[in-house]
Amino acid sequence: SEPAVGAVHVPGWLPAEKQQRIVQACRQWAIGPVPMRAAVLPGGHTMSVQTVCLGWHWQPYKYTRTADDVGGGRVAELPDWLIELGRDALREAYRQPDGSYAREDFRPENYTPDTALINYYAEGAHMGMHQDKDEKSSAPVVSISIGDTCVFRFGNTETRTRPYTDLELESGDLFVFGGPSRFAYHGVPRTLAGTADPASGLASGRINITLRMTGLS
Ligand code: MD5
Ligand code: FE
Repeated sequence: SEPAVGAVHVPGWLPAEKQQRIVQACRQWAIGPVPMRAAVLPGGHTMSVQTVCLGWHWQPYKYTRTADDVGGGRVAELPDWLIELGRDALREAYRQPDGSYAREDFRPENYTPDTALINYYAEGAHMGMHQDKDEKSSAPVVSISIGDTCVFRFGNTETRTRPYTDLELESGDLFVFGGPSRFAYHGVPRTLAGTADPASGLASGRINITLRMTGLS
């Protein structure tokens, strides 16, 4: 479904076997070279979500080559299979019946994500309303959910408050945010503990992977 222009939700996009392979990869990424951590915001608050990054290291609110807030190492490379997964996602979300795309930055061949943020929501974790604007590119963000179902709050580009729409994201769901929705406010008010299908390979909690183009070099 397309809850806003450029925002496409594809429930059940990833089959269980692919979810399992991604969960296995996440278990490795979480331990290094830069370990998964809860980022500390400039005001001193520690996020409840834990994050590990590939390609570029994200910290509030910038991308760096080295993880100077977590030991100073260099994050793991973004593997080619994740870049291909991102292109598959754009094809699924944006390819029109005649094979065309509404925008140049919706075309899979123009999409080369250079960072992935892997978020882990343990039971009780949440993410407040925010915009993703640390990237110097307006290319779409590809979001993949695995494990517990969450409530995803999809807002507007002007304010972090209403109007917004709450929808549930389940394990295997794809969501692509491009065009006018790329800079909308959004958040995850809660996850629904105990809803993870063991067939995803994740017994508890929620993983969200976002693929992005930073526009940096
Ligand atoms: C998550 N992660 O479920 C979400 C999925 C983050 C974050 O928000 O910043 O790590 S990304 C959802 C997203 C990205 C770009 C635009 C919009 C949503 N949007 O317009 O709603 O852990
Ligand atoms: Fe975000």
